Amino acid sequence: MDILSDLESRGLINQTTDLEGLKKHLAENEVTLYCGFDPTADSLHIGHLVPLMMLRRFQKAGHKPIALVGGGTGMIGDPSGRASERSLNTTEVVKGYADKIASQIAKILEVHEGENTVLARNNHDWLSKTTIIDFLRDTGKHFTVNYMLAKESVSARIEQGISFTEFSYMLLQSLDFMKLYEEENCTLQIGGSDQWGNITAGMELIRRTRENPEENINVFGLTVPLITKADGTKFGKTAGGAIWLDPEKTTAYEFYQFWINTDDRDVMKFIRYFTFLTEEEMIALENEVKNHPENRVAQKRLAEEMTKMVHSEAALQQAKRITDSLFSGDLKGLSAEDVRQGFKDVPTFETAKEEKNLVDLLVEASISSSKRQAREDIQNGAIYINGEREQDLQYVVREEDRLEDQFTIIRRGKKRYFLIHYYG
Ligand code: 629
Repeated sequence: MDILSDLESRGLINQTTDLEGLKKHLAENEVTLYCGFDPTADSLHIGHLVPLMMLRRFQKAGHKPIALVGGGTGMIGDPSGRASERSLNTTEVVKGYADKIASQIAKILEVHEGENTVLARNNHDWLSKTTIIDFLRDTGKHFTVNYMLAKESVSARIEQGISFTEFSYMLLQSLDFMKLYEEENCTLQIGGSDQWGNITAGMELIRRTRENPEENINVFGLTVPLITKADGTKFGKTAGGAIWLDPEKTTAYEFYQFWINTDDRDVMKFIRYFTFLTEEEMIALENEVKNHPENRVAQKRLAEEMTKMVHSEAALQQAKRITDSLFSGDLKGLSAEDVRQGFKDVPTFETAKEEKNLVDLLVEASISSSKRQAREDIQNGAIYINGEREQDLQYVVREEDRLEDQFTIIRRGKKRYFLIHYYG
């Protein structure tokens, strides 16, 4: 199957300029394409994965992807898809974000044998060297303010107000496309649906600046769809905020759980968007969802593929181990690192490494509201230490109850967890 048909069948194409022309272009050439990522945070999140993996899909099909980090554009701020003006970050902050994002991109688009390597570019390299006079003469002159005002990213902000800075953003992204066209023969820019205006502005600039009227200008744009969920809530957000690719911000266990929790109505769509599984594999999973939804085979496969790709095989095994322990309630085999990941948002009580009567500990750690309540909880069988029920009122919590000498996990009732963390 050709790349565009594969993308179409996965539902990955929102819009293209000249679909038939693009098909032909891709069939006849090893095409250089690019997608840009602005350093507006210290990590990418799962919303960036579809376009990022899109580059990888083209790479697998024999084309040449460029991943561009917007070290320059990140200093300006894209108004696309945003209801209000961004606040600017300092040069140092943007630089720090850019480095982090570049290494996340490199991890996902690592070098694959027999495939074209992915070029990494940073538009700070050229945008920072363009003078204001050259910019206004060589780029600005090719656009009317009328054309720019008609772009959704600008028109949507007219009532609110938009700074000249953000208004100008599309010209910088256009300049990038032209630069990559001239230097790398890059003829296709991809992005999310919010990027359509910026991408087509770039195509416009390329056309208007060709000096040789005979030159055959084959440039194209393609956008991927916005990801929607069956329940109407926003994709990629949980109560705890965005799902980041950085394990310091979203642990591999949380990341794995995010995918495991996918609704049956969404899971096949996400598998089409986010994995490289073949049509046959996907049909098999689809049948599983239909016939045995309770087994959640598709959710497990999705979570495995994603965790492996973004984190690692080892991180996936750890996430599964934590999941299994929490499910079975057998917590004794957890390492301190497992506990840190699996119980990240659980109330934690810090204490010294000394033996302590369970009743006292329950009160001190605010697990039970009073000694009387603590005794009642223990007698009722509501208290579990590392997954094991403890009904002895005289029980003393000691060294053997510390996982790797660092944590004791206390459960009260069905699923209220608390951590005791020992210092020293
Ligand atoms: C210079 C900068 C370019 C080309 C693109 C860019 C970045 C672009 C942008 N993209 C979003 C971002 O950086 O703002 N102006 O967070 C984001 N993108 C991926 C997808 C997107 C888009 O990185 O295109 O639609 C999210 O899925 O919002 O020369």
